[in-house]
Amino acid sequence: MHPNLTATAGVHRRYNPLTREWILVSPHRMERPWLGQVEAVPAEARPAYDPDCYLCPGNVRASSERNPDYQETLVFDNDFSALLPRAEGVSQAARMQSTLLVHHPERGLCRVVCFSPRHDLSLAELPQEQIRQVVDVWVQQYVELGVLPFINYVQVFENKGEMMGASNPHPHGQIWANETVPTEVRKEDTAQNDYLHEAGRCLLCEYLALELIEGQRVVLENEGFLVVVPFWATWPFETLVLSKRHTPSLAHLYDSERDALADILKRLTMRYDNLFQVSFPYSMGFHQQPTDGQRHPAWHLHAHFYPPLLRSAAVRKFMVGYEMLAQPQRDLTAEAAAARRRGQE
Ligand code: H2U
Ligand code: ZN
Repeated sequence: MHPNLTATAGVHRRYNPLTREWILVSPHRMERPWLGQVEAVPAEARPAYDPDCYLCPGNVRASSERNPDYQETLVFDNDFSALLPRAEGVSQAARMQSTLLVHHPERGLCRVVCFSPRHDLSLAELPQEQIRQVVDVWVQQYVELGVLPFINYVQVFENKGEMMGASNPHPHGQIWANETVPTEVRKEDTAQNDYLHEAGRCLLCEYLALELIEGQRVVLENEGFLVVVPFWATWPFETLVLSKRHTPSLAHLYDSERDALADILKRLTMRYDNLFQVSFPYSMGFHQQPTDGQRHPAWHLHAHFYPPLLRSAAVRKFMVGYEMLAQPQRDLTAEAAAARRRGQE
């Protein structure tokens, strides 16, 4: 165990057992003079309904389709889907030309999920019952898409805020479902499978138990979920939402656990907003077992929140030169970030 990994610890590397990658931590750089500066950014006032928003009820989308007058949530096929259910054929011959130039057709579906008809509210501002509706939609979509014969993985995610490339402030997320297990998920799949075979236990169950004992990276907790700044976090205020029970997917959650997830998501996103007094941008998403019809006993449901902000609403962390070319690096330790997050209500 690491009893003293505080802001004063020396330069060190940390291992991410889920991806099997390393990150560099340089806590001494936190002593630089600009530390602690927080500029509040005035919240832009948004109307509850925006006639120009393609996600608001009753409005027309790029496809010329009109959104229904929905009251809770809305799911539709993305009008600019990156994946299509019918793949254009790539001939076997073209594929075999060289082992250096390999391509495969890929099939899939992309959907957009509106979390609420209200244009002006974020996940953090929605009532918990409404977030619970969103959880139910995610479950439904995971099941509905997962049973399709050409879908073997369902990625549920949200890009929030302009900084993360969200096209519209209306609360919404996306679902991309495809034939092959994507790169990041594949890494976690391999790591979890190997850990189960080698240690005889679930990687994330073990990690959860360690975090509950150590406590210093815990941000939030309820009866169903634990939120930590993971030991191996790369983004300054990154968090990992862990199901307390070993369960492979959203579809396996009990009713009470769906409520617990809605509660933890509300509290977590509220705390993000309070950290720098801004509607906090992030990309978040769930990682769950592939939908290939196989058993995946090693898979443990979790969500990652990757927020870009570093010191204030306006100062973001860039993953640039060294990160792009060598490995991720951070100054603030995961423990210091968790302590700051715990201080927020
Ligand atoms: P993002 O804000 O995370 O980009 O998600 C919005 C999605 O909505 C985006 O993928 C789609 C875009 O393709 N979209 C439609 O499906 N219909 C539209 O009328 C505009 C945007
Ligand atoms: Zn809207």
